[in-house]
Amino acid sequence: MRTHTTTTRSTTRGTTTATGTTAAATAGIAAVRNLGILAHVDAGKTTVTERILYLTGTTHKRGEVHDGTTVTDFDPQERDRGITIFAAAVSCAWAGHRINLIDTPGHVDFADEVERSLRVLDGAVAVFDAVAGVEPQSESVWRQAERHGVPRIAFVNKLDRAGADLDAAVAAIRERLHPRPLAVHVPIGAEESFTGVVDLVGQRALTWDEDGTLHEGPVPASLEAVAAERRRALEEAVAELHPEALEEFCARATLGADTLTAALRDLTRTGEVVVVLCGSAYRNRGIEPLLDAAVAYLPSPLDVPPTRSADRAQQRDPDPEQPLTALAFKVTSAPTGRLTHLRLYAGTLHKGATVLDTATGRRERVARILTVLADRHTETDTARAGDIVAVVGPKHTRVGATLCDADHPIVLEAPVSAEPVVTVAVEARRAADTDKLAAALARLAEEDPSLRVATDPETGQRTLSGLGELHLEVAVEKVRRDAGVEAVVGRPRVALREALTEGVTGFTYRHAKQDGGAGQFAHLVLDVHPLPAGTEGEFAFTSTVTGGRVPREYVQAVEAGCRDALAEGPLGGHPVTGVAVTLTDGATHPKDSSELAFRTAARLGLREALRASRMHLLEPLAEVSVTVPEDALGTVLGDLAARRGHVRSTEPGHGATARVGALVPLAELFGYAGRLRGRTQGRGTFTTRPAGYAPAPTPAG
Ligand SMILES: Nc1nc2c(ncn2[C@@H]2O[C@H](COP(=O)(O)OP(=O)(O)OP(=O)(O)O)[C@@H](O)[C@H]2O)c(=O)[nH]1
Ligand SMILES: [Mg+2]
Repeated sequence: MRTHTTTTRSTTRGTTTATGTTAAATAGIAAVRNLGILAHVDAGKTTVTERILYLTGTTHKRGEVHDGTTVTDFDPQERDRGITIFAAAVSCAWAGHRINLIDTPGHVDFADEVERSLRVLDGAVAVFDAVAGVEPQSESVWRQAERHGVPRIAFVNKLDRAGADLDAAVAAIRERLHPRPLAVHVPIGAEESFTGVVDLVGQRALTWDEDGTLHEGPVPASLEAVAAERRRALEEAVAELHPEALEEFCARATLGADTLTAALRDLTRTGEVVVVLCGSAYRNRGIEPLLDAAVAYLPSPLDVPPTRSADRAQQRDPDPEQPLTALAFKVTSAPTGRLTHLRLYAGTLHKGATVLDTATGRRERVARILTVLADRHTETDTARAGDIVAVVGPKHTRVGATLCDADHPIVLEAPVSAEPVVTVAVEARRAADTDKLAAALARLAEEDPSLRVATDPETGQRTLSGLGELHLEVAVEKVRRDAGVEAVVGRPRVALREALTEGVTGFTYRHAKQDGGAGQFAHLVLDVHPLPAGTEGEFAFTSTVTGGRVPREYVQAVEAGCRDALAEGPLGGHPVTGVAVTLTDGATHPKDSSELAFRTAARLGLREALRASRMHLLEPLAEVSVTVPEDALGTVLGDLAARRGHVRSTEPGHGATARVGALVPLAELFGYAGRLRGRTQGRGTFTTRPAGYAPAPTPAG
């Protein structure tokens, strides 16, 4: 298969063997790495990605985030704002391996992009800021990766910064993320004079000169003792966990580099350890060893468990000969047309092929297959199991759909999308643009399932909901830039939920309709109660009906009808959460009962049962982490209290700063950025992440 045509510069630096298209093209699936770069906002993900593209010869100059010249932050808004908004996929070649890299956004409002990316990745590089250590969003994305079972290595970046501290970062990883981080580097020099690393596995020094050229040499005398001690500790930690390494360790009282590498690979893939490397992406230091480590330790598509269908009934191996199985994890509109980004799990996709979209049931033609380099593409004729590519052709395929061989249909589990928590009303500035705005918003929501477009039933206004103020602001701006429609945006409101305070037992509902032809009959008895606190999920359904008084297919229809009812609660039409429904009894009619009748009965019955119950409103909470100069701490704490915030921790930060952790209702955080800037003369920063729901204060009256 042809990959992106990368010409390897003859000066390819690094510790590896030659890189290049041919090697990557002929290498099999074992030589593919599908990797994500994950971290808190500003840790340096895009800069790391940029340096990787430069070193692999994919680009010929180093772009900078602050100049708006990076490959992966190619959207105009990303360039203006200096942050990543959309996960961008890039392909490159390193040491005979093909690396498909996804640079993800760190801002919490775009967490859904990270989620969709993690669904299709086999491994990840978690980037940390050597001064800030483990920041809140790093913790969130780490847990996300854990949930997906994606093995990780860590890169502690920004070692050139004043206050950079690798050991402290490793300690923070151990404390907050993983019990066994294993640093394989010792920094050479510190802060301004950070020039390289001692590679503990290879027992050598890697240093970079000012223009970023790598030199390999012996461990400097001043670090020999430290390096020997840390290498020893590394060997012991590995031997303790890895039987083969232990055997060698017992026999020879030491571990060879090859054994160490092989053991670290196994332990990374099982998630038992996290290999920690360090460097300074901005100063071009530490990227070659990071690439080597990604190739050596992180899994190929062959090393991850086979893909299973959502219902667990089918399994596909990463084999080009098996029936085509691919997941659409991203849909974007590009000048070249609508692009559907696919991860192939099995089979081979040929240009011109017709495939089945099992979500829509439609057949879609794949007109072109593209290897993606952020906003540029290279055409290819085939893609195989393990690959990440984009295709042109499918017209109706949505994010999360499975594309497969029509003779061997399969449905893969779709990525789960976060529920929007913030809503604004949007209206076209010019009435004539109303339809254009609606179409543009609909297209956007198709690309980003965490955006929802709806019509407010009371006001008839069009609303846009998303994960935060920035998320919505970016969406509206995108509509303006891409579709040329100016929108007027209302004040943000939080998305409320409804929950039971006290339910009802033995609620009877009879649905009987007789209007000529076949009638509808269903009789139900329901117990409706709040789910116990701490229960996962929003809805639990059980049936205790005995003696076949309600046939099984009707019981399923009742469950579906209950879900319908929970979409709109009695207090204000908000989704209802935390409900346990038990179907305790029921009756059927020999002629007039049907699944439809039972579903309708459950929908109407549960709706009435909720009206008869005591309900309360829930509002979204955010976990806020504020870093402020110490002298502004008092005002900031007072302000958080006025916003109904609960301060949970106050700890000293770096320099004369303090870090405050608080739980604050999201509704109180609108405009907080400006307020914090004002109160701290622009020196305060804050991050938030969703922290579930809590009872909302009852409005007066
Ligand atoms: N001193 C120093 N600054 C760095 C380093 N790496 C990145 N930066 C700077 O840190 C800032 C953020 O870098 P990005 O690469 O955009 O960070 P990111 O993680 O992609 O950020 P988001 O995508 O917005 O989450 C930029 O101004 C970079 O120039 C480094 O090694 N040292
Ligand atoms: Mg970025």
